[in-house]
Amino acid sequence: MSTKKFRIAMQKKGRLSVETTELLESCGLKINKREDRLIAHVENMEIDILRVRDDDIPGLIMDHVVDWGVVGENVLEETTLERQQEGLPVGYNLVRKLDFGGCRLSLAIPVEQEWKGVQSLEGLKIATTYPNLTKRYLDQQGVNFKTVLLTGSVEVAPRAGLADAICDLVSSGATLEANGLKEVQVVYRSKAVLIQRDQELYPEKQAIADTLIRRIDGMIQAHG
Ligand code: PRT
Ligand code: ZN
Repeated sequence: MSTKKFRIAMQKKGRLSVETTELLESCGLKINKREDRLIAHVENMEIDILRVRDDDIPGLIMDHVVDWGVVGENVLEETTLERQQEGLPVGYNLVRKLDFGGCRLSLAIPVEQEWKGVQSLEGLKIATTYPNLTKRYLDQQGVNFKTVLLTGSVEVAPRAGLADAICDLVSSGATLEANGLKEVQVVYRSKAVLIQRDQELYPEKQAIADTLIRRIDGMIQAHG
């Protein structure tokens, strides 16, 4: 029976977790939130919530481990490109674009440097957590560069002498400014999205999905 439970993957802790919880709760889910549990049970519906790192969510959907997931388009697209190279399945269905988690993946360079366009990055080192999105953009621009892969502290890389430029997520721009960097080119714009695995759902699960989508659409309409 447990495999028939509708499973939703969400970020355990981070920038998407509060608003994702709010979204699910305003759909009527009573989530039993006991700290540090991977799986949180929903008390009033046949749903389990998997609380994981955001980076794991696209793979859980594409490997058909969960039915729904809430994740940033940046992570979804980066994972898609990575899995395509590895020959892994990349299927998913977009259920709805959500109204939170907005940010942009941007190229940034030290403030004191004059920006002469993306061509000026030719042959340079660029630090990023998003090597595939960065490469796709710069390939389109015909720019060759060297990737410096960092999963954190990307913004300190130029000052530390690890890279000439960075390609990182920006929302207010305060982090760039605090690190003596300036945003010079947007590479990818992102928001949170609700995605579904790309197989037909059991009828029981489809009924749950339909109910939740109706409630989400009701909220989207109510908030304009
Ligand atoms: O632990 P886990 O892997 O789950 O979390 P995480 O640390 O990888 O992700 P988290 O919680 O930081 O971000 C989750 C998602 O939120 C991202 O994938 C984006 O889709 C979205 N998001 C929205 C952001 C930002 N805004 C954002 N500003 N993600 C990260 N940032 C970081 C950015 O990397 C930089 O360090 O915030 C800093 C810049 O912010 P500003 O406001 O100073 O420009
Ligand atoms: Zn992450």
